[in-house]
Amino acid sequence: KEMVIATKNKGKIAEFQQMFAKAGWEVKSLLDYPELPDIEEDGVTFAENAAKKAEVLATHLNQMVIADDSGLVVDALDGRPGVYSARYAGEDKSDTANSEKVLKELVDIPGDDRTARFVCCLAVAKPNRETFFYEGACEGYIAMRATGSNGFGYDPIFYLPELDKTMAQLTAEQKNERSHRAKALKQLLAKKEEWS
Ligand code: ITT
Ligand code: NA
Repeated sequence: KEMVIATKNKGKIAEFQQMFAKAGWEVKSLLDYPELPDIEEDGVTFAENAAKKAEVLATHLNQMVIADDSGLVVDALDGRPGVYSARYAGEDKSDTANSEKVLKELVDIPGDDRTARFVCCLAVAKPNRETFFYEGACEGYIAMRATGSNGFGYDPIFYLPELDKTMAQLTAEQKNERSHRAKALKQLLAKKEEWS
């Protein structure tokens, strides 16, 4: 059994591989289809971008495809970086540069006001059929500095008070128990009759 995820993000691919392995499913990604042109993410919501990525690949492969559009929503920044999370510091800038930009923008914001959440929207698309959406969120705070080296993206600056650790200090297993992506995937699997 195989699940195709319309993503090029190696961090996401690793997490989906870990989470789907439990169900005995193999994961394929856009890295397995290098012939596909880049999909421009011009949506203003996570759902719009997820739908576009899933629908383009589903049409190309003529099969069911899942896409993940996700990001970091910071309350003190009016929800930024949000849908711009992947390119917040500019096109082709590193995860570290994105995190540093957020830390810099929050330099005068005290701990209690640094509330944030990771959001994940999964879209399930099949050729010639309506697309279904499943969402998950993970609440936390933006740390004062980056800590930890696991995970990817903004994980080193995302602090979880209940564990007194950043997301980048968690093992893959711990992240997959509580992450926005894990919660969205749980919703998706619970609604299998809807999309299968
Ligand atoms: P694809 O579009 O190919 O899936 P992408 O990295 O461009 O890859 P998005 O457009 O959904 O994906 O942007 C999501 C960004 O949000 C991602 O690059 C990270 O910076 C951040 N992000 C998403 N999930 C995260 C997580 O679990 N931990 C840390 N940062 C995350
Ligand atoms: Na993207």
